[in-house]
Amino acid sequence: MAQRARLRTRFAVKKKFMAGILFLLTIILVLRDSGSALAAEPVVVGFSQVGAESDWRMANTKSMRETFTESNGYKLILKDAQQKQENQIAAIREFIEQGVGYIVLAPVTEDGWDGVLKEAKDAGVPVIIVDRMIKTIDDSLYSCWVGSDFRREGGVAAAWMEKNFESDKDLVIAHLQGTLGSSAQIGRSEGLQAVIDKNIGWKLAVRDSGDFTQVKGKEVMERFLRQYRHIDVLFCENDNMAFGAMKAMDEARRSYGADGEIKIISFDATRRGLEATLKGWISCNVECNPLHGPRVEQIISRLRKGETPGKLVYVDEIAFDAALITQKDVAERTY
Ligand code: GZL
Repeated sequence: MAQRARLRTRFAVKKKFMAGILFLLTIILVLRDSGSALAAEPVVVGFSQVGAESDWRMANTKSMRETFTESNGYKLILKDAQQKQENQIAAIREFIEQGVGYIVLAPVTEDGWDGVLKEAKDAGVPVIIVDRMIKTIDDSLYSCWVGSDFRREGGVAAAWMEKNFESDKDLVIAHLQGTLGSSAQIGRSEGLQAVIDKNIGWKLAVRDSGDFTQVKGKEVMERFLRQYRHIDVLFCENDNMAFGAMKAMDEARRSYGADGEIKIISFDATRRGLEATLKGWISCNVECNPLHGPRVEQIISRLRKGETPGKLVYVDEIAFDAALITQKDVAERTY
């Protein structure tokens, strides 16, 4: 009997001990989880995006959304400015009010940012510029810039023209520009102007902006086609305007592409743009890389560690010639 009683006591002690251990473990787990939840407050990033005007822009937005996710420890507040600077300025002010950790700005045009970026600086909110550039004499207004070398892009397209057209032969050029005053338009247009100035037979017949959109690209091209019975080259500063221009040429029964009247040069090299290049409709397509999310995230994580990343980060880009492009080039295009 006594032995059985001893056994019962020992069992009861063991049970209590185990219950105690279990309780302790539960407390530790709860504290650890709540601790990690407290410690991992998401980093809030306010992103003022130009708009949704093109395939390129949608890919750029997608890259930012896929990078700045909750699971990566971020909260992204994205504001679409519908290509209006005043909307971007208002968004930046809102971000400051909200106390975001970082502001990312994709500036619609280069001028007019000093005032609002000074407000961000005074509020101690670091600003990262992506894609196009701003014009300022005070580069302390932003921590870093990630984007393309648009003058280089313009130069690559111009070099393709010089390789494929005779310098002294008459060449009638129509120029469909992007959003006037944007770095992409300024750099790409400079590339074309340089080779027009250099090649005696090359004439700029007509120039106007299609604002990087397909709808306006079509409208402007319809006007070009009414004004000029013959055009040799359409220098088009992005794929979406080229898609609009091709619709206008189809409706006006004006041929284009490898065997057509009008050779099209385009920029962005989106998947749809490369499909048109593979078909020979676009003769040369200069890539413009929209996948800035990972690069911006790298900059923010370095800034958070107190490091000073390089001020300017240029993305690598190539160009596609209709005579050389492959199905593989198109298949590999993720946007
Ligand atoms: C280029 C970017 C331009 C694209 C257009 O970096 O700013 O804006 O070329 C887009 O497609 O609308």
